[in-house]
Amino acid sequence: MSDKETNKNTSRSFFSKLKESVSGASTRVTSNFFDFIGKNKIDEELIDDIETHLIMSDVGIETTEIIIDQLKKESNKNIKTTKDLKESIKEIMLTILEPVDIPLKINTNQKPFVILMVGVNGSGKTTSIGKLSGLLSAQNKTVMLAAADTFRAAAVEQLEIWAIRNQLEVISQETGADPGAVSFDAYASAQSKNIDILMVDTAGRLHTQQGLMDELIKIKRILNKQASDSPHEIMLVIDASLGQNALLQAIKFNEALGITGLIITKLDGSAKGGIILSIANELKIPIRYIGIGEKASDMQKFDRFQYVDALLNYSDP
Ligand SMILES: Nc1nc2c(ncn2[C@@H]2O[C@H](COP(=O)(O)OP(=O)(O)OP(=O)(O)O)[C@@H](O)[C@H]2O)c(=O)[nH]1
Ligand SMILES: [Mg+2]
Repeated sequence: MSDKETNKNTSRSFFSKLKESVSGASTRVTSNFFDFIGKNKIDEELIDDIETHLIMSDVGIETTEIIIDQLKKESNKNIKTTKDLKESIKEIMLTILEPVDIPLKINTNQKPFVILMVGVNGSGKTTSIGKLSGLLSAQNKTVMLAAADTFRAAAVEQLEIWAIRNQLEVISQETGADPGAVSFDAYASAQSKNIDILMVDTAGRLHTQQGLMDELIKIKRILNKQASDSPHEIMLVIDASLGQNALLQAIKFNEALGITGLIITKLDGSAKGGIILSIANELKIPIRYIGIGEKASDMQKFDRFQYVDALLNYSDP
């Protein structure tokens, strides 16, 4: 098989997986998103049905209203057939997503480029560090990991498993150590070894736990003292299956820390694929990657075209 064919197959299997995840799991909502449109004439009732479908797929009331208002405006002039209607929905969604479809750019003049991973418990921070460190190493970047989740003993072990797999060094201290001190040591070590990227894992926390949020602010401040532009990326990892709660978390973490990028995980098992539109519309923070499974290869750069196709089950690649 040629490289080209291999690539094609890889992207097709990803697409099916994303499509399964975003639409397949939510059969009640999106898998037939366009099928139901196909059977109806374009009238107010159909627009109401679309509105209900959007809310049920976790697009959120505010964002749904924006989509529906736009659709009504266009239906007065440009929409004659259901094909026009489908195209229109797709275009409106792409317009909402465009400002957040910005990939992570790593400036290797800033050594180490620091990525601080934050988020609630179990959102997929450590796994995302594992996957992303693999992707970045494969691009010939040197990566070091910092185990600033000193809360759980198993957290360091979990990070070490990924580090062994990707042949990376982990900087850690004993359980209960100060996560700020781990971050400080890791930065110094990465700097002395001329490492390109330092990824800092932190313990999960709820935005309502003020003491723990303050701890993150402290880690940020410590990293910022080491270099004025560090941390270069404050990455919030969000579990898509939490639906609208994920939006609330993102708002609160952003208020506390100033989030610069998002990873949306567990889209493979989520019935809430529409949450990405909601987050994009209300927060306008770049979505860097999406998680679509537990394996090392189950992470992809966010691509708004691929995502909207998958959400709407629009076409096969
Ligand atoms: N299906 C699926 N599972 C995922 C994905 N990302 C992470 N997981 C799983 O979610 C669980 C929690 O992931 P972790 O990486 O440990 O999450 P965390 O945010 O580091 O958790 P804490 O450190 O406890 O806050 C693990 O079982 C992961 O394998 C994903 O994209 N899809
Ligand atoms: Mg973790």
